[in-house]
Amino acid sequence: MQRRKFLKKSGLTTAGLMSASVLASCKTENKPEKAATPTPPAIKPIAICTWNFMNATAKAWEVLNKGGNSLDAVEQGVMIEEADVTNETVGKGGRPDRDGNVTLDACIMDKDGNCGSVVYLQNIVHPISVARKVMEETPHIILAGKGAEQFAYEQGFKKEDLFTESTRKQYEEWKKTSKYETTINIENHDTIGMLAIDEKGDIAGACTTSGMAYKVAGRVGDSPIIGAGLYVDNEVGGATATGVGEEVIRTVGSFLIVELMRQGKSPQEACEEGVKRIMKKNEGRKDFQIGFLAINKQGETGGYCVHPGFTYREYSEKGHENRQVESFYKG
Ligand code: SD4
Repeated sequence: MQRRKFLKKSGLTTAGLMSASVLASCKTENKPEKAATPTPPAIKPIAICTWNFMNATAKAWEVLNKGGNSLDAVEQGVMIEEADVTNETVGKGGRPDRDGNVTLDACIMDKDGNCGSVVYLQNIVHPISVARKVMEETPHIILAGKGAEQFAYEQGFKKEDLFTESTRKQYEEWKKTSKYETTINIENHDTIGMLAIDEKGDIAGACTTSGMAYKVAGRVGDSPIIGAGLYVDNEVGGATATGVGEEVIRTVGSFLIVELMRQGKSPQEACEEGVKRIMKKNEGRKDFQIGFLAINKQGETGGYCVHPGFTYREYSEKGHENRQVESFYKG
């Protein structure tokens, strides 16, 4: 009854309704075509790393350029530095702790938030690959010391003396004074943190180091700590750190930077804020170096440091770029 009344009132009958719907469908057919949703710009692969590691980014780029994924790119990229005995803060040829042990820290993180890490690992040239095995072959995230080493052998890694003639000589020299102090930049800041985006737009990161030279035996820095030395969130971007690890751990630096990017900051702004947070906790102190490096989902990059001298290396379709981080903390 109500319905009939309404139809009458509105002047619509069932037939009228039908013809209205036919009309509507005709209208739809004649409608100009909806503007196609704009296709997002093609994703451009890119690899970046702390310091001036040209060969490492070139390797990562080689993987990306062949259509490889970002996880393989960062692993293979940082392996170049781990094997390079002239880099005395990463892998083979890394400087020892004060007791003469060469101990390595590394971590890796993929697009799905999976991560693996090794701390205080001895006698293995490629801690990054052991970290990846921890991620992929165990239900754990971090393996330490002897357990990590044992696991590496089980996975087929070979035992190797990580000392070189040069680092042994330096250590013998160091023992004469046994002085442990942090010195800006020359404090062996050659830790490699690498971030990459592949052609699918997926981000991965890796970080590897022998840590601070002549550290107290057993010391672990920020580099293998997820969120401190490295963090990746595939929705947002990634960040990595180099420098005095204790300060990076105190602010969970890389996680902080990724979260700042999530809130809308550019990679550059996020790195600047990260350094400022550290300096706020260290008023009056400037006797240490920290360098942060970040990339966002769009492939924009940024870096910032406490003191001048921090560089980062970028490799994309544009080729190699070396950015000296001119903007450093002045506060
Ligand atoms: C650490 N962050 O073990 C590392 C050291 C470093 O370049 O970055 N060296 O604290």
